[in-house]
Amino acid sequence: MSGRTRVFSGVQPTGTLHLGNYLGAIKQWVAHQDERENIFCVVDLHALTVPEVIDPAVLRAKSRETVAIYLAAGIDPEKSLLFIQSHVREHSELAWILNCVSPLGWLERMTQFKAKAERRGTVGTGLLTYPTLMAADILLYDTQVVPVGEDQKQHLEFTRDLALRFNNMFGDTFVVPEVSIPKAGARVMGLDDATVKMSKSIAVDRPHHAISLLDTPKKMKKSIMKAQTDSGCEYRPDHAEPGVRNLMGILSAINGEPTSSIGERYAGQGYGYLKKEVAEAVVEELRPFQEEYHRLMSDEAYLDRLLAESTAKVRAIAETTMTRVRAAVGID
Ligand code: AQP
Repeated sequence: MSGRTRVFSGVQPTGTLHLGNYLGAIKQWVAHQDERENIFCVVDLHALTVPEVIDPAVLRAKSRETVAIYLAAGIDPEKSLLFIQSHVREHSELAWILNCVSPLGWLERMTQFKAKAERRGTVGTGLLTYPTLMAADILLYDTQVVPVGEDQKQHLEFTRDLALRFNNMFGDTFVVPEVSIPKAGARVMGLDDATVKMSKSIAVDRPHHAISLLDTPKKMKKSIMKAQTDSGCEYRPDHAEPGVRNLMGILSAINGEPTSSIGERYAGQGYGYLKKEVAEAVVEELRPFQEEYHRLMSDEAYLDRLLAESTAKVRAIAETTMTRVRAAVGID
């Protein structure tokens, strides 16, 4: 290790990434990129946990698209390693070993599993054991800090508990990671329903639920202007409902202004003014990102070269960890 804090994080290529993924995760990866040792992953094995929505060709394309999204958002390949999870086989091997030491009750308690299982009815075992694969992703790289949105906090606590349990059972093997959640943008809610978090899977059949990072400026503005606020016509700081707080949180995560100050500026004004400012801020934030994304997607050879180089480097780290893990459990 270089002496700098090592971070690992990733996003599932289950659709086109949205503003929540960007503000909750990727923007903070970029913000701390210079001072840390960074490993960022496109977690395509996680995408298989909802096989009914998987089209193999689409998954392949979305994985690549997500790599270009990371780069366009500011991930610098000179400072960060980035790769596709399934290209490093050790993730699956470690996930199996961790499955064997994960108490079933711990997994059944996960709120994301319960929520997704409720929404879908029948679910595969992979959805239940998703957190052990996530733990494998993190522990494989001796990760010290994991920057994620708030929804992943419970999975990170699970990872920490599992690392400690494994270390207790088999001797010191894993680094126990810390979670890092941003102050603003940690939980971006749905624009059409601010009681649920903005989600790729919900956005599939609800066009104004999320802002996709690749939406046209016109579509972004339309979704924000239609966003749920509250029953009154003007903003009252003592009576802010979730939809209004969500819009202010988005603005704050983009321009750094505290939500209390945004609230003071809009006190007594109609919601249209706030929405207009949020829409403009989002469009301007994503304009340079989109230009770079389209440029990158037209340079296939560059993406292939970069992925090959990065993957070789992360594979070397993963192999070292697995040698240690196999020895610890007696399968070396
Ligand atoms: N709404 C959100 N607000 C802030 N952060 C968010 N993240 C996701 N949604 C929000 C953060 O993005 C990273 C990657 O998440 P993911 O796509 O791998 O998984 P997810 O949390 O399950 O995201 P979705 O959009 O809800 O995906 P689907 O619908 O496919 O399950 C994580 O750091 C997460 O915290």
